[in-house]
Amino acid sequence: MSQIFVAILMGSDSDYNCMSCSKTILDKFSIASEVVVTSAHRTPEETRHYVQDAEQRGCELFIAGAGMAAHLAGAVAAHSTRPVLGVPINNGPLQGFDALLSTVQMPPGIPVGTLAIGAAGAKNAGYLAAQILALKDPALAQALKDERAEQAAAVAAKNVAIKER
Ligand code: RP5
Repeated sequence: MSQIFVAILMGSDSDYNCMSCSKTILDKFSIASEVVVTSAHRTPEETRHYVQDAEQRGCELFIAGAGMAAHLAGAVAAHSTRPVLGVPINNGPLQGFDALLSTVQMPPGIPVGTLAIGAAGAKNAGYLAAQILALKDPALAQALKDERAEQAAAVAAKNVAIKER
């Protein structure tokens, strides 16, 4: 059986700084991933081929980030019934609002789970991917719970520290 993985797609290498945040989270939980530059508009056939091939090789879900008229996540969703998480990227004159609307406004029946604009969204795409995979992986589910406890402890420590300023 092929190893499961998450595909992280981006429309351009100029999206990498943002989308690498998804990979950082997946790496943290030891989730295998592939990083791919492919464009809904510039390389539509390659995008379709990658999605279909990735499914055959064990891709469980897709994270797709793009800027401007960001149709990459939707194009991936058009070719797959695996979950697709979309990250709108601030890579144009409208500060990502264009990408947000392009990613989120999918027609009924072809969903894209759309995250926040930019790095925060890319990080949460990684976390949400982990949470989806954890449905079938108790060790991963426990690792996510442990990380939540660490976050809570960090907030508590900041609450103590701020009183000492
Ligand atoms: C989108 O256009 C890409 O996702 C990127 O955010 C934006 C600009 O691409 P480049 O001109 O930097 O390649 O398709």
